[in-house]
Amino acid sequence: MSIEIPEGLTELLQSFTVEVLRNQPRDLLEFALQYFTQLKDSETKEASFGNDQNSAPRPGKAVNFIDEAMQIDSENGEEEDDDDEEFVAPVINRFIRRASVCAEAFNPDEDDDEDKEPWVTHPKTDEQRQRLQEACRDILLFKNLDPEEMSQVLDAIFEKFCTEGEHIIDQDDDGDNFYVIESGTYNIFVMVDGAEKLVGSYDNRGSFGELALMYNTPRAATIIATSPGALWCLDRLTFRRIIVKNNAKKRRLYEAFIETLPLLTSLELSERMKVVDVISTRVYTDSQQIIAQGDLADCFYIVESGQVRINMKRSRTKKDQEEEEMEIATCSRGQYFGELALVTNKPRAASAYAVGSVKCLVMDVKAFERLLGPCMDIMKRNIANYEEQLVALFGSSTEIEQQSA
Ligand code: 1OR
Ligand code: 1OR
Repeated sequence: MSIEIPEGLTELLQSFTVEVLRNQPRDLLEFALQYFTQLKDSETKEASFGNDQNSAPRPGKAVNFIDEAMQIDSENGEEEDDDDEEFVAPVINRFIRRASVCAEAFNPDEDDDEDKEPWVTHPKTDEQRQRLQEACRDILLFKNLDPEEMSQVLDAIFEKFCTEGEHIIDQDDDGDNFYVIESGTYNIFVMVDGAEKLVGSYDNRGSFGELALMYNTPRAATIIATSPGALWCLDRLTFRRIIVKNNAKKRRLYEAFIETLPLLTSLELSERMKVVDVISTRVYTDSQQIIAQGDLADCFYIVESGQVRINMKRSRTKKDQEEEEMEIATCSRGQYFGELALVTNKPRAASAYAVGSVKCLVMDVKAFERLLGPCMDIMKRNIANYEEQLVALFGSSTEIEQQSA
């Protein structure tokens, strides 16, 4: 007796198997139920659009599902929002693990659980909300969020007051919250050869605690309040749902560009991807000031498009009160600026203005210090060039010499 294999069975089971392997569901039966229900729903929907070809029995559709899954794989595990695909199986949106945007440890099961949790909301007074918005204004990780995502973040954040000496984070603990500083000073310690080493501090601004949540790793540093203070806390679940998902999008957008940057050649691929995770983009209109000479510095820029003019003010003579602003350089796509003040820990040495419309990638000072150490040689060589130029232009390099001292 010969057994006839129904048309489409192999593809159907194959695509289901692919999804099971990709998602590793704990409850296989529940997953199967959702998978086939949604597959059927899509089929019914397509049929109701009157597309004969698509409402035909399944083989072709099942193969499409595999294609979609493969595409997701090749896109670092993020959902593909490619409108060209005629069949976007909804089951992918439901079950896809919020794939790690990084090669580091990631627990897919946990993410299935995350999807089932309700959204976190902490009611706030108008006054609190206003302070919160102010504190979040310069947080780069929030910059690329759309208004709905931003309001989900603001809803979920809650306030915490801390006392001097309080440990906000202990190195090696699991990550619970991401913190935005409302007020207070905080020291950063890292264990080096068994001893706690002070590696930096925060002074009434900035944020910390993103690494453990982004990469599912233990806390990389200890953070201790050195004054009474207030923090805004964003829970792990909301952080992962919104920020980590957004990072996957960013990777898709910036992976190729980041690979072309000469500055970052000393970084490993995984480190370059971490750069993408912490960058934000900012756009400027013609003539808009990006950096003001003399200001305190808190970030670093890479030009993505357009041109940036660098101007420097200098008195013509020591006694001269009037300062003249001279154009000293222009940066275009792929070039960086704003590193000098971060490397020398001094105010901005020059001003920067947009020429036409400009888009820059921006990285905050802590990420710059943490991630761009290996690129320091290239930056220092360039800073040495500034000094030569300064001598050629003004006849003395005192300003930069003082800065790099
Ligand atoms: P987390 O979730 O790992 C500790 O918890 C937080 O300290 C970490 O996220 C960062 O937000 C913050 N290395 C590692 N983490 C740092 C560092 C840092 N600075 C701040 N954090 N380094 C200091 C760079 C200024 C590198 C030290 C070798
Ligand atoms: P920053 O953080 O001090 C202004 O903010 C930025 O302008 C600075 O970092 C550099 O990235 C950028 N001298 C000083 N800063 C310069 C120069 C420069 N060129 C670009 N920047 N010189 C020009 C050399 C072609 C020498 C001074 C005349």
